[in-house]
Amino acid sequence: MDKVEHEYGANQIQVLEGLEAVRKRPGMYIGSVSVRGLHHLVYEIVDNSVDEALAGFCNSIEVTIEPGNIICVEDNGRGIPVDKHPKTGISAAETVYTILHAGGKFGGDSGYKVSGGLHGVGSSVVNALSEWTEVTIQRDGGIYQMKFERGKTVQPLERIGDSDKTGTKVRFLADSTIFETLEYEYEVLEKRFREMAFLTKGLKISIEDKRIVEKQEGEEAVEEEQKERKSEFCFEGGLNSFVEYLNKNKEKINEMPIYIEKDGEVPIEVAIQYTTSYSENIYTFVNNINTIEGGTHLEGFKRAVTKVFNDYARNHGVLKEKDQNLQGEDIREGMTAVISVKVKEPQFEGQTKTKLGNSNVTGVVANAVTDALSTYLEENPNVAKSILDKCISASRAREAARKARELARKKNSMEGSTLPRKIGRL
Ligand code: 28G
Repeated sequence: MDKVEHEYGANQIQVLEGLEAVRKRPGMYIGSVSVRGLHHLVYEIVDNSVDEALAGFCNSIEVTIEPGNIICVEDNGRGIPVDKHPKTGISAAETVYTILHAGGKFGGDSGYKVSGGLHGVGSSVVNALSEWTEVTIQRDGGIYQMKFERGKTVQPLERIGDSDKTGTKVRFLADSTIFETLEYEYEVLEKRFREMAFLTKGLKISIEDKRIVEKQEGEEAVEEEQKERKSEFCFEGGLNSFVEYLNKNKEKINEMPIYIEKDGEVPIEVAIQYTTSYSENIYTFVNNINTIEGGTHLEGFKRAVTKVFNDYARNHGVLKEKDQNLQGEDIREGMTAVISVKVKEPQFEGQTKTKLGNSNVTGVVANAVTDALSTYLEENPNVAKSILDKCISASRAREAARKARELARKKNSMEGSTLPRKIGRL
């Protein structure tokens, strides 16, 4: 499709345009053409499988880096619909891969714009930026396949066999004329898929590296060596497994993470585990995207945690009337937490567009965390006491540090600062 078409649906407006736009300005769609952008291609495809999992129809995703940096992703979902559009005669599957959906709602049946990529534009973008793409679908008793080159259909969807299974398999080779490098970094992909598996409990995601490493030996002898690596992630514990993983080498205060889950307009899931360490470790996600700059969900969480612990401390005589409230930072010392929310139309702000802006989320998270955490503390007084002991020693340490700093400043000002004079002499 070369010209821009405007299709107005009943309740959503989508601007559909050709894939040439993507090839002209790839950075607009995947952020960059560096190795980061290259990895985005994989995330975009895997996100479609994750969507199918969130819709409840897929529990396994297999990712393979094949020799020559070909990526293969296979899921056991329903398979992309293969039916032909009555007017155009083009299959639904081909439409998904050849038409850029630059706007409107996305995210399969889950209704959320679930995207590891910052831009969430999916399969057609990957197709546009690949030298070739091959899609194989098992569905309706058949095996169907279609092929593309740089976004152009070279083999429309055809039935190539029978099958009683369902699922989608996508193989693609990123376009070397667009990307600076085609060398995927196994560790980067592995980390992302581990994270995605934590965020979607019960979903199995595997990654395998089948690339052939060429080993130079002397002048003529070139030995080919296969360095196989494979990881498989599946966590029945979801976010609980995530915080346990983050704390694996630390001494725990609460062995069982505090787990909070609430469905509703803004579904939220939180896991908290305290350790004896002095650092604060909070990871936040919106629609499976790591919001490294935080935002309204994090604000709601912090607000609730500060209030709940202070209220508990007052009600149980840990803080006396004359005592000052505990500060948020003291309460978060030694805390490891993961917060995951699903937001229908997320607004991302900040330098790297990884800060959630939707203001209604603050209250939703604060309410859910307040209810669940106060109940937890009442039911687990020993854990409550251990955490509060730690908060109070953090508070004392902070107070002592402040006093020491003040004293040092006072001493300095009485002796007179030597710095300006020295600088003056230079
Ligand atoms: C292996 C690599 C990437 C996918 C599906 C399944 C469906 C689907 C995908 O539908 C069109 C738009 C919204 C319904 C949906 C199948 C409903 C019924 C699907 C993938 C139609 C797309 N049956 N699995 N797309 N939707 N896996 N994996 O891409 O309204 S994409």
